[in-house]
Amino acid sequence: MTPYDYPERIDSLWLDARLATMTGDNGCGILEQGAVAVSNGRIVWVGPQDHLPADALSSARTVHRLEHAWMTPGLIDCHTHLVYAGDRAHEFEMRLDGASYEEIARAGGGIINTVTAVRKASPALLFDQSARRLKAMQKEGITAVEIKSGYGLSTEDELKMLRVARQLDQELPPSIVTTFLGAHALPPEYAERPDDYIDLVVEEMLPAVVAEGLAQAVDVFCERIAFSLQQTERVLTAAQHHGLRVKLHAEQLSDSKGAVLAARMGALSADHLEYLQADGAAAMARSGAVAVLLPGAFYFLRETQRPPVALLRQAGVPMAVSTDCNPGTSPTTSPLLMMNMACVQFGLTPVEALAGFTINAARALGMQARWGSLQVGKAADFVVWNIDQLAELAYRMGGNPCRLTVKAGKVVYDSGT
Ligand code: DI6
Ligand code: FE
Repeated sequence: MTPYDYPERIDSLWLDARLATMTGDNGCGILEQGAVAVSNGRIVWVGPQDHLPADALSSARTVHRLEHAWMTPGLIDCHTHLVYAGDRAHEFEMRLDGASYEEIARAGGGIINTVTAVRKASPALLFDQSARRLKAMQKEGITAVEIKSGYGLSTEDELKMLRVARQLDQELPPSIVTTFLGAHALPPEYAERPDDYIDLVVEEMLPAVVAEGLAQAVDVFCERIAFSLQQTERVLTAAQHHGLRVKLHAEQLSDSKGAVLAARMGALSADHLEYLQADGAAAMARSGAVAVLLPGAFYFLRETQRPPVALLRQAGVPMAVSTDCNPGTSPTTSPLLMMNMACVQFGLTPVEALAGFTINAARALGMQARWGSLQVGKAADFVVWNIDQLAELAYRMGGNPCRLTVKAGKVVYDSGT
């Protein structure tokens, strides 16, 4: 299926695998008896095992025989707020008692509670708490994670969060892609002065983030409890002046027309989208923006409005699925549980859910040239699963059949099973 232009030295050869390559326009590109060759952290050959060049076996330093286990690309979590301190279990109890997320936010709780915890936390504490979450993800096959700032809401604290995210990238195996989300909530010192806060985001925070090279993209929470369409556009325009990609939290709690704006600005993705209407879906289809679905937040908030999956499918908008890992609306580190929820709650097929954590998640990060499928030239990031059928990934509801997580050709997690 691919040209075998592999180098003399193959670092590892993976044989007898059932491959879900996630290539092709539709479906998951299954090869029942597949082989993958890795050199220098990249895939140098992938295809049906009986097409493997004769000398591959002899030139491989290590050979892994997978006895027909399934292998997929490494999972990519393309929307998280993984760097934070503390928890919001108390707000969970308040909501179980009848308070709504919006009520708690308007009363000064919600995101601002976590802002207080993050501002107090030392970088070392923030790192330790966040590293635990990242390690948990890695045990479920995650090899790349997007992490947003947005719980600092001052220049120093936003930089602190992004530096911690970069430190995670350096010290733990998963790759980290960072997004500046200074416009996540209005900090208390700017109460009633949202435009002044947007000035700060645009004139001080963003240039500081860019000067340190701390973010690849910029996101805004465009919502009636957060920032208006106009304020959102200001931030995204400034981001583009600095050469950064843009994305948006859009239509999570109401139809604010964020997706239309995201599409107009060539955003990588618009995320959440429970209240998306036909105009937004059509605009996203035209622009090529990815729809990032976050079923954990939908579930945890007991939302009843579902994102218009049939509309997105019909319009040909690629759908990604993500954990949204955050202390307020989706305190989870489980991509597999999110796949289950995307199927049960939103009506995705298990194959769509898997594409949502692989190839379409890579697209949502602008990283599809490097990640998201088993193809020659891409990173040798993959997962070996203890399952008989691919649909089991979405089926197990809290189970974890991950056998091995492989990052750049190296086993970084081995379940021992
Ligand atoms: N939407 C969300 O679901 C998270 N942020 C956002 O803009 C929630 C963040 C939180 O409540 O801490
Ligand atoms: Fe989010």
